[in-house]
Amino acid sequence: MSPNGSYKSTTHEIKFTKLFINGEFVDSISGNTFMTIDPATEEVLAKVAEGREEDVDLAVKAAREAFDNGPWPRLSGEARRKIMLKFADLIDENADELATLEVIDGGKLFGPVRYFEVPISSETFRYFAGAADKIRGATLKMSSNIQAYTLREPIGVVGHIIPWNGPAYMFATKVAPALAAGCTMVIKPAEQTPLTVLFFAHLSKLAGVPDGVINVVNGFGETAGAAISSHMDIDAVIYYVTFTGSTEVGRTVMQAAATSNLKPVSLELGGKSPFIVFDDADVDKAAELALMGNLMNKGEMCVAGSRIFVQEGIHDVFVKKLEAMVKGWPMGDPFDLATRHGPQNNKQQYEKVLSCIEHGKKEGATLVTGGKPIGKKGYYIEPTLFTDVMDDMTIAKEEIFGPVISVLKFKTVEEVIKRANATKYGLTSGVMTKNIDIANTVSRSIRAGAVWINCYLALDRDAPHGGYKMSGFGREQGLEALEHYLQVKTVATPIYDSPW
Ligand code: TXE
Repeated sequence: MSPNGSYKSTTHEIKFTKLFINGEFVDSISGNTFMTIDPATEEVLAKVAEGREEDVDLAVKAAREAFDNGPWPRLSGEARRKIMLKFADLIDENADELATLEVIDGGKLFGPVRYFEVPISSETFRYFAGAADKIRGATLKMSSNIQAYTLREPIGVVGHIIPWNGPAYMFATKVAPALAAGCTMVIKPAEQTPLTVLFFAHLSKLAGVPDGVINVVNGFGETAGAAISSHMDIDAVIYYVTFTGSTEVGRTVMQAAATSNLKPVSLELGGKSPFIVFDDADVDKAAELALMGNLMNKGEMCVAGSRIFVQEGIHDVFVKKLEAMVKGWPMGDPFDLATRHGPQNNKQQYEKVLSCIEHGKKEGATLVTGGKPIGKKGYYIEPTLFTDVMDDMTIAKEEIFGPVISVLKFKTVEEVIKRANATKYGLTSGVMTKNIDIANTVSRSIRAGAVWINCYLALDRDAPHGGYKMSGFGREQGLEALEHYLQVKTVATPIYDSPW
């Protein structure tokens, strides 16, 4: 591969299509399969084993046994760290293959995945590997003659329900802290993108993760996903999804968790993040960040800055610059490193985005560019820019999760804070200004899990990520993520024989 050219894998051989339970790739009990499709060509890539309740049961049994009697939770932190570091190295060694799977199964682009998302995945393993041998409790100052300390113990068997917009990144984000804490797990990849997660399962075995610690059950939400959230033997379900409809799925998962065994839940339910550009901002930089914050990964990002508020003095210049950038956003072969635009992940998503665009047009926003499907094959949609967007329009309220940019005009700081907060979501936000007072005021006033000042998409493995309001709760990344996989036990004993 030339660094500026195009990568072509010699084959697109798909090696793993079964369930991964107790360290083995196995068929589903029913023998059922489902098809996974390349969204760029709409061709069937592979038939994948379809797990249901009985398969989830088997996977949970394996994870339970590995937790209750297996070595993983009992290993020293140092031993877990070494295995996780080996896992990270294997991810790097297999980066081409992992990236290829992300492209063909998820409609992602080879360049950003191979040189950004896969390296982030291995670094996430290294970050949490570094934490595995530093999980400490505290010595307590008791009020009586008792000495006490806390132990931080792994929470147990964890269920991970993973979405389709970044399977490699999501796998690392969820699995690495769970492994560091000493948990065992059952993972359900999204039905649209099972292949990368299965390849990771294979790598976990090569790295020396003991059998039963990582189990993967491919399948659908209503069957395999529901079986995980309602299972009586899973101690915590980590559920990761976003959007309007998924607020409902989030509720379903939480209800299932509550009515089964009261397992804790962590939910990431999407966003409609404001990106606020003040008159004094660097307009070129602002336009570039608005572009990246909406068109990267074809807009399939929970953190998309999908409501761009631009102050009236800079509005027209900003729109002109953004329009030129959107028109120049390169499309092409997903394996070409210059390509920036790919197909939507799946047909349902493609139709949803097109329907949102229709709403934008009907409700009176100005369509500056884009708005149409591209070609006859594959789920491609033109990068789209709307201006004159009003707060009550569908495109300003609903998570579109596609390559659609909405620009809204504002006059004052007070006004934009109020409007930026007038959403059920609260995941991320951005503010572009050279005025420190404005930056401070806005960052304290925005009700969101992150405020990015004069930058955007500043995600990092050391930066906790998660939502306010209906964007969910719980944090991924950062040492905060580790806390979800640990629980605290107080151990107390008298210092000497006293009549306390
Ligand atoms: O989500 P679903 P969909 C948003 C985005 C998109 C919308 C719909 O706005 O347009 O969600 O996508 C599993 N019990 N995001 O329909 O159905 C399902 O199998 C347990 C943003 O794909 O919520 C899959 O693994 N699990 C998001 C996962 O939930 C269930 C990424 C997500 O599927 C289930 C993806 C159930 N009853 C979509 N029903 C992000 N955070 O970036 C479904 N699932």
